[in-house]
Amino acid sequence: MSSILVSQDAGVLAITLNRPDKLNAFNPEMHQLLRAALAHAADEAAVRAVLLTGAGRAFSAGQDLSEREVAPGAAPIDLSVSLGSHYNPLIRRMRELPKPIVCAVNGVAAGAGANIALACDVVLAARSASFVQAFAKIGLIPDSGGTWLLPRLAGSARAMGLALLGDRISAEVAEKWGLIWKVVDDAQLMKEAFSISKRLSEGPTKGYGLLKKALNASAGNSLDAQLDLERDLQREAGHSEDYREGVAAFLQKRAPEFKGK
Ligand code: T3D
Repeated sequence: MSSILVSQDAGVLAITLNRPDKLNAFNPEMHQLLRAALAHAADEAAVRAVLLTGAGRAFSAGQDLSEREVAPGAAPIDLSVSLGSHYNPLIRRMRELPKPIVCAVNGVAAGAGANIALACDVVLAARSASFVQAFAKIGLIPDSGGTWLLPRLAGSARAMGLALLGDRISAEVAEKWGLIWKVVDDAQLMKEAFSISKRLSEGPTKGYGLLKKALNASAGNSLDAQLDLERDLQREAGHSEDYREGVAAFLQKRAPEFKGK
């Protein structure tokens, strides 16, 4: 059984984390297949949005801890190797993908699983889903961008509480704290996530890529630098075919037909 399922429907590439008996915990094979699926999403012009979800009752429990047991007296595992070769490139790839990524958090999202979900562009969660910064419970720090994302999304007080206490929070609290876009009834989750993904896949893909770049850069930029970046990216957006089509459609009072170019 493959640990990642990939399917394409119209312009949406759906990726399902598929180790349900392990709560979709990450192992090297899963990293490698996810990397390949995201590379396909980046390279294939027909893919204009990605939808990420999990199989079974979890989104993902983060790193597969059954691969991390160390015998007494044995040398510790160097976790920087795992972060450097798997988790960090994954988060960079997701944030730099010039196409929107929608996440449908179908169940518990823990450890790196939580932060991978939060690194997506539009995050929907089933009402029964939950989020756990499980790291401190095993002596680790939040990774996969958690120490960067959490204070920016939820503020430093909540970020610190989430990281230190490692308590499970409900999807509703995650929504209230600004960690995610919205909570959806369980039965509606995939329908709604697909509908948003499809809508995005019919949008101005080039412009979406540029707006991701601008918003992702903003956290490290001064207003001055950000204004310069907006000027440069808007020049690029203004040269796109979709901008031309968007203006024409507006003036002709019709729906635009974006080609993603
Ligand atoms: O190592 C590196 O490469 C560095 C990078 C690290 C990134 C990380 O993600 S570190 C954090 C790793 N994840 C965790 O610490 C989460 C551990 N899991 C949990 O806290 C809980 O299982 C959950 C909150 C996710 C769900 O709780 P619950 O009560 O719904 O389920 P459960 O009974 O705890 O788990 C069900 C089964 O899944 C159970 O196995 P069993 O008893 O049925 O055979 C459990 O051991 C297994 N499981 C859950 N999480 C993991 C896991 N197996 C391996 N790895 C896991 N992460």
